[in-house]
Amino acid sequence: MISRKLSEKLNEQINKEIYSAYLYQDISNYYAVKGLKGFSKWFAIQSGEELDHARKINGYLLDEGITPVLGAIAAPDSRFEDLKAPLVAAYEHEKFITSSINDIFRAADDEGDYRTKRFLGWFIDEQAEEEKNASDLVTEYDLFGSTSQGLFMLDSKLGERK
Ligand code: OFO
Repeated sequence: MISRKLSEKLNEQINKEIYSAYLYQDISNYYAVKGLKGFSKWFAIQSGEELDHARKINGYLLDEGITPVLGAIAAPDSRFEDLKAPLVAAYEHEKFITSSINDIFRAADDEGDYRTKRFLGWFIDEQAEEEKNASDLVTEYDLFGSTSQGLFMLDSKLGERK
């Protein structure tokens, strides 16, 4: 049985994952309005993945006999000053999510809750991938984003995401 402390942390993580979905949908909207369809698609897909993460944790709690408690989702603050700003915001957000997952893992470790640690292993791997993707986007934007041709190529590439 998961402790109260851990189940509260997992509930909070559901909220953070749904907020991630919100944030990325907001970024997707920002790029859509700017006419960058590839960037917009990439973040829309990412938004969907974040909802899957939330559902995964929700399902874990249910499997453990705990009723998830869903809290209010904050509105993202979407006033981005330029095309690069959302990419930096996404990278910073992924680092925040990684630290949050690590915090839950640490608590599970302290309690000797091996099942929750095992469950969180998937998220730890996923965060490594997502941080890398987010950081690569910033790097690629710095390399290619300053010319319209480079931006066009980057947008085309991001639009290939399935
Ligand atoms: Fe849920 O992985 Fe990103 O935030």
